[in-house]
Amino acid sequence: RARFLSAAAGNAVSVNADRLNRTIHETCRWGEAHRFGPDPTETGMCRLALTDSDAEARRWFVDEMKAQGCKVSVDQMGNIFAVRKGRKEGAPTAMGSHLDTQPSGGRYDGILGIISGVEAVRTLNEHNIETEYPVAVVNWTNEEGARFPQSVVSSSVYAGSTPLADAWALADIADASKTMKSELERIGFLGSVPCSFDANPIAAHFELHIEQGPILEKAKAKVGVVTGGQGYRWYDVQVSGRAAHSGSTPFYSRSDALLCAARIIAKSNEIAKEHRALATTGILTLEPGSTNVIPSSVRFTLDVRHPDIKPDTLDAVERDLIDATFEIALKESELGCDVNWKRTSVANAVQFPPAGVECVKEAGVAVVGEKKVLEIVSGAGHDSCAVSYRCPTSMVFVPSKDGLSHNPREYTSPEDCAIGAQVLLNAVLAYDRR
Ligand code: HGY
Ligand code: MN
Ligand code: MN
Ligand code: MN
Repeated sequence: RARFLSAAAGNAVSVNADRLNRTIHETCRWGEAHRFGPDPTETGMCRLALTDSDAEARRWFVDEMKAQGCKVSVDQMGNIFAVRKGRKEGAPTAMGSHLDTQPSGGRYDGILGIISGVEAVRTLNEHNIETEYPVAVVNWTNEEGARFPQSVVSSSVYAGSTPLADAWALADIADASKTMKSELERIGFLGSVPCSFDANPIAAHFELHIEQGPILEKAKAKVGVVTGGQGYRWYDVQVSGRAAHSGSTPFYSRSDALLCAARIIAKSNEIAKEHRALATTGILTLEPGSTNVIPSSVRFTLDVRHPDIKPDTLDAVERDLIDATFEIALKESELGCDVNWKRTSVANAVQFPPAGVECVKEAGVAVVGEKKVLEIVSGAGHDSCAVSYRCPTSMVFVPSKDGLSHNPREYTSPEDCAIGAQVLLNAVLAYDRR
């Protein structure tokens, strides 16, 4: 009882900072890429969802959690639940995040949240702390949406906002013959547990994540208490023109798909600024791709975001974007171009329920003091945003150096990683005793 009470005092037992940081970098050996310096940790990551490197990291995670005495299960979307028993039966308090990375990702986005969950279980075990209810570490499949183009897709299936069949059918953007289902099967992570909150509930969801922006660093804060996440919509835009000779085709008789696309992209930036939104084109491909041929077709993506909880603002941005697009396409030249828009990913802005936020705030203040804690709305989407519709949820942010992420050089100091892991553990224990 004494041990249990000490944990409940709010200053939980201390995580092992060295072990945490060692494990973060050890697990980066699967998918390590983009070396930018002589130090072994000066590389980024490319561990795309359901690739062999993701499979190796998953197998390590399952083995490590079993070795820590957890019961491990895998659901239909390959989400991995590692559950540590509590004194009582019941839905576990979850520490979730993701092992998959961007193609030119870093060593902390997603990975930090998973490894901190592992460290929390290791710490509870070595101090024989018995929590009231079970706790779990959860790896959500394909948070990034880089290979299979829908982000936070598996936590969305779990929360009931994306149909399982649609997620299974998502095809690899580089090879349409590979779907999420076929790749889950290939790497042996097509689980039988239903991917649904109702069938496999969690009591609450806490996620430690790097901020991926400049706010904490600028405010000299050490812990971000995440109160919600902005909404975003992803689009696939197809512009069709006509291939023609670059030397013998006067401007008036061109249907230049790339010039049209470039004008739409530039206009999307202007429209976003008018709405205090963000718009980004991250992928652009064109055909036929020859110096002296006017491009006949261009495909590009748009990622549009806004912090307003009501989706009206994103509706207004979308309306203005589409109106502007058709005007540009018509005016492009006498021949004009054809444009086709498709929404590929939608996540509404979310506000996290107070129960989870209070636990993170209490935990953050206990570790770094009131002055170093800052409430923040996440600019990036996260699995927490998806599951927050189903259970009390919050996130712990730690600073990103220069606000940089989705870049091999993303960096969070070992001290800040340890602070984040400590706050995560404290928040879970604070929730456990509510
Ligand atoms: O797109 C996002 O915000 C997340 O990193 N998947
Ligand atoms: Mn992430
Ligand atoms: Mn990311
Ligand atoms: Mn995310």
